[in-house]
Parts: sequence; structure tokens; C-alpha cells
Amino acid sequence: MLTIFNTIKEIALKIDHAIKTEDLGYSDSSNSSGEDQLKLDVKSDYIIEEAFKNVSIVKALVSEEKEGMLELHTDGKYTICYDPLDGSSLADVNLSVGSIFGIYEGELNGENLVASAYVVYGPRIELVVATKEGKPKHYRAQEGLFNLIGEITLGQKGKINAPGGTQQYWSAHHKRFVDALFMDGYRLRYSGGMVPDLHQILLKGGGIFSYPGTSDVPKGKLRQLFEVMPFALMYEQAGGQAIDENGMRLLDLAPSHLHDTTPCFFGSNYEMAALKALYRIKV
Ligand code: P6P
Repeated sequence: MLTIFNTIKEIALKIDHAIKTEDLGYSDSSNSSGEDQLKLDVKSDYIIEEAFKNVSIVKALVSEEKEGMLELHTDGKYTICYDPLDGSSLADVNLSVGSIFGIYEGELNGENLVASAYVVYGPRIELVVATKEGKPKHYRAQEGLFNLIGEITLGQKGKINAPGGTQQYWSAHHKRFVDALFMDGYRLRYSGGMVPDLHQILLKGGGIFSYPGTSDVPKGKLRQLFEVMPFALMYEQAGGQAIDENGMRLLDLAPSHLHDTTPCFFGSNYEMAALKALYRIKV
């Protein structure tokens, strides 16, 4: 596993350099979710694929940017599902973006997610890694080296409310929930980049990030294997919760297709209890 985390550190430095030096324009292709691909999406995906080709314990790769699975090493142990540059459309307005990695052993489902990692490309490059043991570990790059900053414990009750999805298509009860948090003094912190938005809640005392099913996109927008479940592991290991609109743990999901999405809620215990109450989820 250490080899995988060290490879992710090398990847992070290369993708950060690409963000700062390469063309931010659109390529002439789109990804499996029908989203237009930036040249940076394609380049980031290439950097990751090339890096893991040299890691024999990696059996296969699943990328947000590609339809199918890429077999690498027959005797490999882990399949890595990743979003190479999440929120990439924010790069051209100089907002933070990120890479997300889910490391699975066996069938691709939440139970077999043995570790996850994400990189934030912002004023600094930051890396957070989680396994099923202990708290997530937070690193910051300094002159090409990743220094351990510490372990992450999510606050029991926070002040950040990060409500995703198109508001005009929210359900009435979701709107009631979001509005109630604001009436209770929560601060709106939502950039449209899942990685910095969830990173901020982890580091700034807690709160809740929601991307619900909506009338136009009932199954939500965020992808289970390489966005939702890696962060679900992060939040649970940090002492928080990660559930869907029925109260099911996101780590109990078993996607039937590589690009399946799910409504998702990540947050501190107080806010998640409030969500369950308003959503009438039995605890
Ligand atoms: P919306 C970025 O495109 C992304 O996949 C996540 O990073 C982010 O949380 C979400 O979509 C933002 O979606 O619909 O709020 O713009």
C-alpha cells in the first residue's frame, strides 16, 4: 500500500505542474458521463495511468475519464478507481481542484475499499490518505516533499453548510433541511469542487456536504467508485458519517456499473443526526 501512496505523491507533483503550465482549454472528446473533457483531464488521466503501469501490485485501473477497466498486472492485488482531476472546470478561474483515489481489493464495492486518498491542488498541494485503521493522515508538499501535518478528526458539530445540486430541483424536505441550517447560523461554503469543499469541512471544525438526488437527476451526480466511497471512508475514519438519502452507509453500496452515481451526504455527527430527523430516517 505504501508504494501506492508514494506513487500518488509523484502523480500529485506532476498534475500540479500540468495545472500551472499547460493549456486549460477543452479537448475534442467527452468522458463516460458525457462531460466535455479538458485537455487537463486527459493529461491528468495519462499521468496517473503511466505512473501505475510501473506498480506491480495494481491489478487494474478505473478512471472517471474512461468507459471501461484497464487491466495492468494479472497478479496485482488492488484495483484503483480514480477521478484524475475532479472539478477541473474550476482551474481556469484559479479555484482549487483535486484528484480522488479509491483502492479496492477484490469486487468493486464499499466493503472492499481498503484505502483512499485525495489531493488538493490549491495555494499548496495537500494530500490526505485513509485506511480502515486509524484517522486519515494529512500531508502538505514543500519543495517536492510531502510532510506529515497530522491526523484528521472531524468536529462533532460544525458551522459549514455545503449544499450541492441545482436548488430549483431539490425536494421540499431537502430545501427545508438546508434552509434550517442557514437559519441556525451555518456558513455557506461551496465552490463546486468536491475535493476542496469536503477538505474544508474536515479541517475547519465540521459541518455537512450534501449532493442529493434531484427531480432532474434522481440518482445524484457524484460517482460511487471514485468520488463518493473514497470520501465516505475518509469521513467515517475521521469520526463522521457518510450516508445516502435513505440513511444507508455509502460504504455499504455495491455499484452495478463502473460509473454509477448516488445521492450522498458527508458530515459531522450532529448535522447528520439533524439530516436523518428531517429526512425521517430511522436511527
Ligand atoms: P454542481 C465537479 O464537476 C463535481 O463533480 C464535484 O467536484 C462537485 O462537488 C460537483 O460536481 C458540483 O456539481 O452541480 O453543484 O456544479
